[in-house]
Amino acid sequence: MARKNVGHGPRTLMLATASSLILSGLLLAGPASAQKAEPKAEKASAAAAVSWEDILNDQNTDKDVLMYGMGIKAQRYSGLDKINTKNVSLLKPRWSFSFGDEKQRGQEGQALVHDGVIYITASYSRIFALDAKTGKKLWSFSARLPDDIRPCCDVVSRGAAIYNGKIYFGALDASMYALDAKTGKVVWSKKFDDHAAGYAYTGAPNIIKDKKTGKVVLIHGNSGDEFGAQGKLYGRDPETGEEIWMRPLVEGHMGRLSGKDSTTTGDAKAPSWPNDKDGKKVEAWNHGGGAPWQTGVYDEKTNTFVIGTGNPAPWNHHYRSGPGGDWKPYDSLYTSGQIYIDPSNGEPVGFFQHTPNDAWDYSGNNEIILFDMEKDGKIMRLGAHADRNGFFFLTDTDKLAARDGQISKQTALVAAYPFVRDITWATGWDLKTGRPIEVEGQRPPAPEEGQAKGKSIKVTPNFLGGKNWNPMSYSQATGLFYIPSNDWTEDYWTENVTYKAGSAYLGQGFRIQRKFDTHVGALRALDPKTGKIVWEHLEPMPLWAGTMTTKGGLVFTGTSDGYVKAFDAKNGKQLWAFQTGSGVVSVPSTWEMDGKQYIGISSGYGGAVPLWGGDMADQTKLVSQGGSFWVFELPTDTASAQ
Ligand SMILES: [Ca+2]
Ligand SMILES: [Ca+2]
Repeated sequence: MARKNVGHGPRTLMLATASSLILSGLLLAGPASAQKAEPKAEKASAAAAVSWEDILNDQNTDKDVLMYGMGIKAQRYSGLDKINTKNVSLLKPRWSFSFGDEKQRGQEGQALVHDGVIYITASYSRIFALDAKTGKKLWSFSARLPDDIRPCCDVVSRGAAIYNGKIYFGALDASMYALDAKTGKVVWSKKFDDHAAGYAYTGAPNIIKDKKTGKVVLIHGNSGDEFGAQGKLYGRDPETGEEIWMRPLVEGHMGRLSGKDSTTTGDAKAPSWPNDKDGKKVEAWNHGGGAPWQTGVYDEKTNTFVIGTGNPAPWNHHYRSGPGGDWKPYDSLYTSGQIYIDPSNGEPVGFFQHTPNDAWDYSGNNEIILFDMEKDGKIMRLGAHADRNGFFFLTDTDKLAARDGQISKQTALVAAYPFVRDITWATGWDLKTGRPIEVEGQRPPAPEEGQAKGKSIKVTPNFLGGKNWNPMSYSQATGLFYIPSNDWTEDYWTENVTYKAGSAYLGQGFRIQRKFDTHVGALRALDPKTGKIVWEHLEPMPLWAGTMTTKGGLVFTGTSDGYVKAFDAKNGKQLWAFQTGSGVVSVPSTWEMDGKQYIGISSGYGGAVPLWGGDMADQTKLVSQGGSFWVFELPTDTASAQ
């Protein structure tokens, strides 16, 4: 499939400002939608309820997909090989389902599959249960959204969780829902924060079983760092929705356990945040950011929950630095890193920061994949994370999970490899200290006295990142990671900002720009033993879909110009592409049914790029909106010939 020519004409500048952010938030909200659970059209199969053991074993069962991440380690690797490098070129649609309504925009969900039913979330906090054979709708549910929701980066939903006859998913107004898996009726719902102040939820929640108490816990976070949200992680009883614990992710903020104050997160004095002239913490600390808006992963061996934390708020790091802009002693803990949590009580036990005192909105939210790797003759248990800051991190899971009284564990760093071209903010990482080697002049300078804006600098990667939320995958067959990355840059400058609830709290302006004429997106296969990029496949538009890899030797992903594609996992050769009619910014999954393997993926363009992407937003104006779920199969005669 030939790539489209990349345009070189003059581009309109798109300056994102605080006011345009708020405007887009209001426009995105649209009319309030009616909350409804449509009656199921036909009798669903007598589905056995999903147990914790089923979830724990998800990686090894081909007939279902019970977790975001397709397995307990979130590797997005399937042991299915009926569709493989030899026959994938014959793949064709079996059916397609339209999410319908006037609501379109970004479809970023990953499907769950259980007992012949597909559960897929869609834009504007909707979820659909579909017959996996025919695509016929069994039920749908649309959360009632107030008209003043403030999602920073489109009205997306990335997925759901399934457990014990219920489906769990979060809504854009900072609510969590439990629905009856058979009927879509609401079992419980919890509103956990103030949407008008910028709190929202877009991720897929986790279900884990705490080994200590033997209780199953529903874990979810929030989003809203761009509005100065306080990042918080919640543990709930999945049967009732009652909160078990709440853990704030800003150092010195107070947590909750069983409805009462528990402990502060780290040091109560919060030394990683400066004090003001009056001796109190700086204003930024009260808001802080650090929102865990993606999905975490559970390390069963150590009974520890791991999740990425968002950027500190505001973006402008001068508000989080000492006198004269002295940022070095102030890391803005526990933002822009990965935090390890004891699921019994929500206590933090370990933290590795990807970007100390983050001045670029790199955030640390991207997924963490757990895997084993032989290093110096021994098997290490590692977490892999490709950050928006352009580095691929390997961290020592056992060190980070150790209950040793230390939370900050920068020395758990095993390796940090660049996975995009020409990173400008750091030259690499000091493996002894576990800290970045920063480049002087890459932190946007404060405005001069009497000026509203600081001097503009150029930074790579830009804040949308070397890789954003869209998850990478790890192949147990090749030992490689498949990273949906982007090469792009930005002009970046500081602005003065004051906190106002519900208003953007950035203190920074930007213009995202193309870096290379050849491409923006780059699907890259990275060898975790060496950091070497084994192959790359370039795309003209930003990559905003996740990847999945299979025992059949394939990597699947989608492109912003509408294709679902399959590549040879060994060499990156494109083996199949199908045009879905809108941009693909979702996450593929695969399962077996009646002896055949299926691939499922949503189509529907949106996400952060068309809202924030500057030159790239202009480029993507050509892409039609949409909202559909596609299922692909091999022709029957081909499948039976396997
Ligand atoms: Ca499974
Ligand atoms: Ca952010």
